[in-house]
Amino acid sequence: MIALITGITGQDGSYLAEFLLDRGYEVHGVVRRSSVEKYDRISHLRDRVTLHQADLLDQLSLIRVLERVEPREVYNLAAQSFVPTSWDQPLLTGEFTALGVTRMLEAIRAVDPAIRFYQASSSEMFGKVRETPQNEDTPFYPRSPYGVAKVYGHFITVNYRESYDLFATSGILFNHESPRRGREFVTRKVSWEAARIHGGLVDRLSIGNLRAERDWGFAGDYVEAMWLMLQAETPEDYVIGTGVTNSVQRLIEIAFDEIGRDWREHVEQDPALLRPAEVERLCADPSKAKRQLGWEPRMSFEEMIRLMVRTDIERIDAGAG
Ligand code: NAP
Ligand code: G4F
Repeated sequence: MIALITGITGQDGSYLAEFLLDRGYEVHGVVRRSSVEKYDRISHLRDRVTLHQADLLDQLSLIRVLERVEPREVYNLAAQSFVPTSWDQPLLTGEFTALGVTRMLEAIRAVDPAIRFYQASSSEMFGKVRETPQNEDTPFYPRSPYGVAKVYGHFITVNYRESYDLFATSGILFNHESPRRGREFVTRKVSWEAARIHGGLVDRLSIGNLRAERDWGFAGDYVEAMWLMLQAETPEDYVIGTGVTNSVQRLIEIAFDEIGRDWREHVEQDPALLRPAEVERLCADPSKAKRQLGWEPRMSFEEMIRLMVRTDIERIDAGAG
């Protein structure tokens, strides 16, 4: 079995590569050219995966990588994935996160229409939610250029499935985190800063909207759902989440409890971190994935946040930060 992962250097790409290698796959990854290599998340896998330079902005590079690798499965995880950046760089976000999906689907049509395709869609598409909890039939109302781009990526995947009979699936994943999460996202920002406060390196944590609520799960659990979607008999779309919602304040309470401190003495709200339009509350209804794929999340929110804080403390003790 041969799989190609775009975004292999990202959080999900690294967990998915591990997951597929454990199942005996030959794993290939797309990396974009950079003046310095930033392969930290996959450094432990470097001799087990094959990396290819290509870019979601460059149609021919995608066609060539598919011709070279001849994959049976393509997981399209690459994107400009940070919501605030999408207001600063809305056009680039659209190019990567929206049109990049069409480029990959066109490459599949040109090279091998039998390839099974996974698109990394997002609960950000629900935005200003129309109902709670959100399922596969809940209408979208995105609240950021990123969310709008993901809606395009979702519907172009559905459209190519219906127009060209491709095995193209869209996983509507709710927030998922891990010790490998980028430090700009709120869970990792909190775990990292709590670890630095624990180590006496800093004393304050600036935060935005404390009341925002998310359905947060563990990335290692969610990559299994991606794989299951491509093993199904028919290509369908699935909501993947836990069904449990927590607030940013609750996240902070857990992280500071792990370091034995009172969060109120360290956390300050910074209005500059509020978003032009906010997604206030997301909550998944993952019952279709449970029923049809047999998928269940394993790690709880609290377990995950405590693990993230402990991992960051170890990193700081080892000299990071
Ligand atoms: P991430 O850590 O930000 O990783 C994004 C990856 O995309 C990186 O490997 C990045 O490469 C790559 N990339 C960006 N632009 C590219 C381009 N033009 N060409 C090739 N590669 C490019 O994101 P993640 O958390 O793993 O998320 C994976 C996917 O799931 C993303 O599409 C994200 O939008 C979506 N998603 C994530 C969540 C979540 O909670 N994590 C939830 C729903 C959906 P570099 O290393 O070179 O930057
Ligand atoms: O961690 P976040 O930046 O994640 P967000 O915006 O929900 O997006 C993530 O999940 C999406 C799935 O729904 C993915 F598609 C997307 O790629 C990404 O992985 O922010 C979570 C919440 C927001 O409401 C934000 O306003 O936390 C709030 N928040 C409060 N203070 C903060 C901060 N977020 C960040 N990043 N930094 C803060 O200081």
